[in-house]
Formats: sequence, structure tokens, C-alpha cells
Amino acid sequence: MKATAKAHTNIALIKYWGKRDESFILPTNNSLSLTLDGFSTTTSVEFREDLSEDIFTLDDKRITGVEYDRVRSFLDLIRNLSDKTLYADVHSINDVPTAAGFASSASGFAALAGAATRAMGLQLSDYELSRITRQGSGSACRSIYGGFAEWQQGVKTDGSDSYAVPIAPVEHWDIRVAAVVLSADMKKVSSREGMRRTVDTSAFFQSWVDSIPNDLEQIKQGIQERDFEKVGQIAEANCLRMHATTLGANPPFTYWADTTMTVMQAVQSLREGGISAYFTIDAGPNVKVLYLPENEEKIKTALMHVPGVTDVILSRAGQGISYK
Ligand code: 2P0
Repeated sequence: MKATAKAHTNIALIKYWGKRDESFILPTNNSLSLTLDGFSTTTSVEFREDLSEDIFTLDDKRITGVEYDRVRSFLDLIRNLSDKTLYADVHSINDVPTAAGFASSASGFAALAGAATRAMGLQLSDYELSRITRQGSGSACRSIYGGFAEWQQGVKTDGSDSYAVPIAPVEHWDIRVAAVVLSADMKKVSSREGMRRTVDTSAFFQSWVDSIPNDLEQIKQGIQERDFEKVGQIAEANCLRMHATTLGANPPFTYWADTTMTVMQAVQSLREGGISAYFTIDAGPNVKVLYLPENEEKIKTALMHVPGVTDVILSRAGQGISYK
């Protein structure tokens, strides 16, 4: 009753920002992402007769508290699915530099879901695996697939139709992402709290939701046609609209630091200089920059020279979940 799985993080080009149900983790809009190589979690799960509780070790450190509780609750879901009551020994290794501003929850819950369901002997389709992964962390349900994936929000109250589907495999398009690391403080509003406050109070929230279907249609067309300008423009505008909802919340908040804006302006300057690049930002100050392989050196050099930037980590499209 042991299995090991590896999953990568993903970067949303159309953001998941808002829940319609917090306990099942059901979103208010579809989202679309690119799975990245280089930022991964490898997790082994063993269900054992001799355990009296779940054990969670992350990077050789025994985890307790809120992080442990999330893992334990997730294992309860797997136990319910299988009708078995065994506890698990969970070992995870993160290859996601925390400073890069990628939440390790996407790769983490995808790897945990894959390893735990296999260890239990459950034979799930990718859709079924994505659906259960969603209940660990929303964005993780997209990391089951390599390349581009879309999380379909679904309409049912039990979440049975809320899971991600593949849009284009990793081989479809060599599109790259630079993670720009800033010397800024860690985020003060968690994405869970940020989403909640936005849904409950933001004057701009409904406009955000209403804007999604057109963005999705356009970006999927852009991906199929490998139209970098189109994909970049939509992703950047979608990111700005997501962040605008936080400014319309009560109390208002933003994830941006002064250096966030400096990088955004540097990306705009690159474009004015004829080098195609677009930014996107998640629930923190760091910036991710989309670009094509031929511009890699110029992009890296330009971003490294922006004041306040401490590192630029390059990555490309990555594979979906795999098993050892
Ligand atoms: C995303 N983010 O689509 C968006 C964009 C942050 C900004 O998904 O509460 O860790 O576990 O479902 O997935 C971050 O939120 O939240 C996120 P939960 P999650 O990638």
C-alpha cells in the first residue's frame, strides 16, 4: 500500500479568483494554466496497519499545525473513497524555491492525491484524480496535466463536475516563463482570505466574473494558433483585472510591492524595444514573465538589471503527474 508521485506547479494565465463553496473548493470562474517544469513536489504515501495517526514529513521535517491538518483532511477524503481506515506515512520533497513566489500547494496536493489514491489501490481517470485533487487546493487540480489545462468550474453543488481538462500537451508549444524574485516581504493576505474578502465585498467582483468567458475563448484560440501576442495580451489583462478586484474590496488590499510595479514597467519597456514579453502575478509580489525561447537571454539580462530583483528563475512547459 505504497506509491510515489511527482507533480509540477502551474501558472494561471486566466486566474482562479473566488469560491462559490469553500468546503468543497468550488470556484466562481473557470481558469486556465500552464504547467511548468523545474518546480515540483515528489510525495510517497504508505498506508500502514501500525500507525495510530497520519504522519507528514516535508523536506525531512515533521509537519504539525495547519499544514498537517490540511494533509490529514485530504487523506480523510481518500479513506472515505476507499472505505479503508488506515493511517498514512507521507513523505514530500519540494523542489519549488519558496522565494520564487510559486505556491507549493499546487504541486504538493497534486502529488499527494496521485500517491495516496495509488497507494490505496484506487484506479482513477485523470478527471477523477483532478476532481479529488481540487479538494486539497483549487489550483492543484490543473497540475494533473502537462502543458495547458483548464479547470472547469462546474455547476453542481456537490462538485462532481468541477475538475480540470487538458487543453494542449507540453509538446504543443515551447512557451517559457521567467519567475522574477523580488526582495519584498511575504504576502500578508493568504489567497484563501483574499478570495473570500473579494467575493464578499469587492465592488468589482461581478465584472471580473463576467469578463472570464471571453478571455477563455480568446486565449484558447491563441494557444491553438500559437499566437504569442494574443495569449500574452489576454493573460496580462486578466491578471490586472484580478488584482483590480482586491483594490475594490473592503478593506482594500493589494499583493503588489513597489518593485512589482517596477518589473511590470520593465516588461512594458521590453515590448516597446521590440522584445515580446508579458507579465502575470499571483497572490504575492513576485512577477512571472512569459516569453518565447529566442528572447531568453535578452529577457533574463533585462530583468536581472531591474532594481529590487534578486533572482530570475527560468522555466518552460512541464509534464503532468508521473509515478515511480
Ligand atoms: C490561480 N491563485 O489561478 C490563482 C491566481 C492565486 C492567484 O489559485 O484555497 O492555493 O487552496 O483553493 O489554489 C491560489 O489559491 O487556493 C491560486 P485554495 P489556491 O493560480
